[in-house]
Amino acid sequence: LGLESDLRRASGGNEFELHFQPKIDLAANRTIGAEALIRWRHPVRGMVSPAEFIPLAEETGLIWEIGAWTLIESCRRLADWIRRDLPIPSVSVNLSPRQFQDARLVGFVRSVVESAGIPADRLELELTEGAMIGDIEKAVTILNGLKDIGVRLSIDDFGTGYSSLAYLKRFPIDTLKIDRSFVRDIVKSTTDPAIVGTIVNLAESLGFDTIAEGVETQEQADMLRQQRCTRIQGYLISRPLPIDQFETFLGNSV
Ligand code: G
Ligand code: G
Ligand code: MN
Ligand code: NA
Repeated sequence: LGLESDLRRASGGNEFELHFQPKIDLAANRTIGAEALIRWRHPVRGMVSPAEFIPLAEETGLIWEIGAWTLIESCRRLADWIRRDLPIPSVSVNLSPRQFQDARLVGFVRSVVESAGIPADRLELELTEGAMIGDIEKAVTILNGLKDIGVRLSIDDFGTGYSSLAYLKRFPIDTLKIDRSFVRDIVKSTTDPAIVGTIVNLAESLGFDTIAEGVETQEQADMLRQQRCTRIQGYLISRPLPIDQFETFLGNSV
């Protein structure tokens, strides 16, 4: 309960900050975007992981306020980078299931993008398959609403959820983010290279891009490349970085 009331207090935004993790394309050798990841600097506990407080925020409904802060702050930051001409094509923001199903979502995203004055296609929203189970018709309607704004959509942790192929072909999404569980053992596994290759083929057939998450070693990157997945994110390239360090990363990448 202590954490919950602290989270309630923090939800205005004062104790939160965003870190950004680069996504790169190995083939083109360039940064294609960055994922915004929230961090909570608790005055007493120090850094609290989102793995701990996002589930709590979902349960208590505080996720709406926290998600609003993350989206506004990410778009503001992107607007600033665009104004300063930094080489960052897009920023992605995670949406949890409850945010995705909130009736206010589409209108809110539209107003945040407009207020920030960013081109909508430079914002990406990352959704998990779990957000879209249940009422598929409703999910497709929301996805179409988001797509009408012009934002890009990706499925996070792809391969761990419940997307059937019948659903997937109806989703107006841009990218499948291959879950890090398939990357972790890809060098030694007898099955995981084939799984990754199958996801890449599937994505190509459906007109989606792919990116692999959790890439930590050069060997993993090489294996992914063999499976024609050239977009990667992970500690091999960089940890999620505070703003100033992320800007340094961008400065060094041009
Ligand atoms: O960055 P880290 O690995 O600690 O993140 C842990 C989990 O928290 C991940 O599943 C990530 O998607 C989630 N997460 C991080 N930032 C946000 C956010 O701003 N909104 C939501 N909904 N989830 C986030
Ligand atoms: O659930 P989601 O994919 O949004 O989680 C993203 C989180 O994964 C990031 O917040 C980050 O802390 C974590 N992460 C990023 N790169 C790596 C990596 O190379 N290895 C591991 N184990 N975790 C990573
Ligand atoms: Mn994510
Ligand atoms: Na993920």
